[in-house]
Amino acid sequence: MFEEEQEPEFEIFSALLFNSLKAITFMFFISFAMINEPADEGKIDPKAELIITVTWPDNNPDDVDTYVMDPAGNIAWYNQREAGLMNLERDDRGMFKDVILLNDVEISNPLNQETVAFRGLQDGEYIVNIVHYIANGNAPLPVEVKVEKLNPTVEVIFYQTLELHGTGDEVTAVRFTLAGGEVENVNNTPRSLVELTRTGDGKGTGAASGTAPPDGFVDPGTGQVIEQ
Ligand SMILES: [Ca+2]
Ligand SMILES: [Ca+2]
Repeated sequence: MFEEEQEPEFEIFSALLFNSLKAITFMFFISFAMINEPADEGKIDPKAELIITVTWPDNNPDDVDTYVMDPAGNIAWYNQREAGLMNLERDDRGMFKDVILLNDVEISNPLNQETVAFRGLQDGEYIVNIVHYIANGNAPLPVEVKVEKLNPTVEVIFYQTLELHGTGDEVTAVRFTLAGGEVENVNNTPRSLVELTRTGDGKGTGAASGTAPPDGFVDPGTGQVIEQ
C-alpha cells in the first residue's frame, strides 16, 4: 500500500530529471556549436605564405574590388572570398558599413583596404587585378597594390600605385610566376578576370552566368553583395 503511493511520484520525478538532463545536454551542444562558429571577418591566417594588399585613400567613398587568379584557375573575389588556397579577408566597400567602436561609440573607420591571404602556394602564374566597382568622382583614383611573399623571409614581389578611371575600370596590377619558390616573369600584361567570373570560365567563380550576384545577398542601394 505504502509502495503503491510512492511509485507515481517517483515516476514523475524520474521523468522530470530525465527531461532536465535532456535540456541541459541540448543547451550544452548549442553553446558548443556557437563557440566553434568561425568568425571569418577580418581574420588573417597566421600561417599565410603570401599576402596581397590593395589600398586606396582614407575616407574615399569609392568601392574598389580585388580579383586574384591562382595557377589552378581559381579566382578569389567578393562573391567567392575563399577560392583554392586564397582568402579575400574582407570586401571593403569604401565608407559603407565602415565603423569601429571607440568608448562604445560607433565612429567611421577611414581605412580602405582589401587583403588576400594565401595559406599555400603552388608553381605557376598568379594574376592580380583591381576593379573600380563604384566611382563617385571624375578624378583618377590612386590605388596601392602590394604583393608580399612571407616565407622564409618577407619579400616584396610588387609594390606600385596605379590609377583607376571610373566605374567598371579593370586594371591588371601584376602577374608573376612561381617556380620552386622563385618568383619569375613579373609583368602586367592585361587580362580580364571580371569577364571570367561572369561567364563562369574560371573555377569556383561563384557566378555561373549573368552579371548579377545571387539575389539574396544584393544590396538594393548599390547592387553589390552584402557582407555576411
Ligand atoms: Ca570592394
Ligand atoms: Ca573602407
